[in-house]
Amino acid sequence: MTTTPLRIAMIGTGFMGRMHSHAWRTAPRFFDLPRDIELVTLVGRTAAATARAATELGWQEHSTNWRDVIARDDIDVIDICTPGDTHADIAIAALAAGKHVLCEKPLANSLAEAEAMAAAATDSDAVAMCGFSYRRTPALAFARELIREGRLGRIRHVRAQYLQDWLSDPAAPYTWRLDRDRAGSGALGDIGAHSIDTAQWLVGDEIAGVSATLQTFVASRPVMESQQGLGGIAVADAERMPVTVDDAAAFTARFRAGALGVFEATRMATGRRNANRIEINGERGAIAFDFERMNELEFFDATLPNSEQGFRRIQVTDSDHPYAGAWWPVGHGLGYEHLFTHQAVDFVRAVAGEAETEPTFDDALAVQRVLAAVEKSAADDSRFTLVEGSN
Ligand code: 4PW
Repeated sequence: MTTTPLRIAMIGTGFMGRMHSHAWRTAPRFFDLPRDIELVTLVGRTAAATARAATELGWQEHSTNWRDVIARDDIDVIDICTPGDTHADIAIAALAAGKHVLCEKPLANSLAEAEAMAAAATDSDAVAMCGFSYRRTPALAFARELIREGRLGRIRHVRAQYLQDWLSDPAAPYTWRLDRDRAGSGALGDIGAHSIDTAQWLVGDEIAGVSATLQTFVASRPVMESQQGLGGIAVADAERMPVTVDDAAAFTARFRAGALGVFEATRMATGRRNANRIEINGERGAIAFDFERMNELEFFDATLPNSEQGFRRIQVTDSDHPYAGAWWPVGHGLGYEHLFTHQAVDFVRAVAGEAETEPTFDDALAVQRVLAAVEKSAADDSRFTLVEGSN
């Protein structure tokens, strides 16, 4: 059946731009969607590169002016895949023009911007969703179902780590992710924000307070010669740029209902490529997850007789598991890109009124409040108690 297509414009041609393009194209091929999707226009900074990217990624048109694109009557959705410094301007303008908005995470570079974006979303009838894509991992969505059914009971511990190592080499070049003006913060906002969102979403509770430390291990980095993945290559005698964000963040947290959280985010954990991990222990059971084994969830049921207890490894690839039924038979696994396809599916269903929008800009604002509290706590040296004999 053909429907009036949902006409998309996407802003940003980098890693996330490529990923979202793939997701928009793939979603209708594997999921039954209430609306057809049309990849109308791709917006980038330079005309030639954007034209090339539009052809490669399957967009009909290209532009270098997001304001012109938002002003068009024939665009329904603005998909924001740019660094955080432009999220607020684009999202607020798009919502004011009545467009549905999907915005990459973290929502903004500051709490004030995030508040303005959440207010714009409240004032609009359009869908405004933030791209905390890990919510769309089948194993984590299944963990949430278990927690909501009460299988973990009252939650006591949340232990979340997001460990990467692509910046562990001091010779790794400077990128926008190391510039506070563009990225807002470092490991904290780039990957710690995922842990905060995942934790608050799984537990169904918000963090009430934090005690934090931030650390920058490499104070300056050489200018990049050519991009490769998130990082790239620099020539030996390249000019150096100051790093203005954290390389690593660590904090303890207390949830409103009393659970205790321990969080760590770093892009310098040698050997850990994308270890987005979470363990939650409740009165009746526990779950443990590591994105490096994303098709698996560990589940511990404390209500079983002692003699039968132990963590069970569940392969979350069954047709009864969230999202998994649309894909491959008999336990063939999924990858990172599938999260974004699921996100596109959920977005289109929300636009059609068939599903709740989640995460909303308010959910993303709740993450931003924690990011701001972590930075405030880390900046307050009086909270850091020196061990006797140290200085
Ligand atoms: O959102 C995150 C990024 O900014 C990702 O999920 C992984 O870490 C990949 O890139 C960074």
